[in-house]
Amino acid sequence: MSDIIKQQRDDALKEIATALSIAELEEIETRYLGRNKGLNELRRTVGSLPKEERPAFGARINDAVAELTSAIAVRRTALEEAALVHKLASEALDVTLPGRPSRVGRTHPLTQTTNDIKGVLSGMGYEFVDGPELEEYRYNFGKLNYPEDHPAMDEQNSFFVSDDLLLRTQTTTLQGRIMAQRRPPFRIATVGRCFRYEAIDATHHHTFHQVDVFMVDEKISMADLKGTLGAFARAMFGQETLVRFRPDFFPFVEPGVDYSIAWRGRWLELGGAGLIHPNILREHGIDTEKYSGFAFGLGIERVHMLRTGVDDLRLYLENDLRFLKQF
Ligand code: FA5
Repeated sequence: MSDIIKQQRDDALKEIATALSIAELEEIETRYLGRNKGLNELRRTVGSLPKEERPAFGARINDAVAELTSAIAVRRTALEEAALVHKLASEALDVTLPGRPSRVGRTHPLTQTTNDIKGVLSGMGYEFVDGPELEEYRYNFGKLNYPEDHPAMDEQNSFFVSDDLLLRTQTTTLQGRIMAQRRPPFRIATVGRCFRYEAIDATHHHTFHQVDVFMVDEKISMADLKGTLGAFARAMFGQETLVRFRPDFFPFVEPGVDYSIAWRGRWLELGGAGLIHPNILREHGIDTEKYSGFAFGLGIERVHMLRTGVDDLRLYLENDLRFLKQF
């Protein structure tokens, strides 16, 4: 009978010694030492033995159980240590490897251009003020002297959110907001996103950026406008840059012009400008006998395109790093 005990003990010790994982070890433990299993199953046969053999049989089983229990504990510790060593090795830091360079961000080309523009105009005494992109109809059109039937006010050309609100089509909208709050003299500039319901092509987008500049003071004339635009253009494009005016119409200026710069041997149109229409000054209670003002606006994409030769303005909104990394 006792050979059965020895047989089980020997088998179990062999399996314990070669168990490769904690899970395997636990399975062996259940098989040999579990309730009503293995040695415990044998223990239940004690009743079938002659009385005088029972104590010795029970004692041998107890010894085998104790031996296996301690063998399992030893093997468990060994497996746990091996797992830890493996984990540490796999997480080890090789301090001799060369470091991975972290990717450094940069400002978007339009932000770079905006910063240049802000630097130049701030240096000329202009205060930068932000206006809302979601603008009231009256500031986008009415307060800018648009006649009732002007095509820009049509839903076909602008993104209306409600009857009273639309995505601003130009940064010139800030004029009304400033004049409602301040008395001249003032010099204000603003930059930001504008939106028009356009067919998109290489020079037109539904979303683009403008800068608008305006000032109101005593005795402001077209000469001040041209002098300011000339200084601005030379600071942005170089000392040789010339500015040319040609008559143009915008409801909010009188007279109105478009202006071009001579640059690298060509005349390039930059934006619109003029003297602020007296109707606008009057609307805000500004004495037009005493005060006059000028305003000009231009597209920021256009400035960057002229300076760098980029020929498709859609690239500015696509966020393709291959494009952005060049600037
Ligand atoms: C205006 O928006 C006037 N507010 C400019 C102005 C300001 C005139 C102050 C007089 C006094 P215009 O629609 O031409 O004008 O736009 C000005 C510039 O914005 C254009 O020269 C162009 O560079 C840019 N622009 C206009 N529409 C788009 C568009 N869909 N996509 C990209 N750029 C545009």
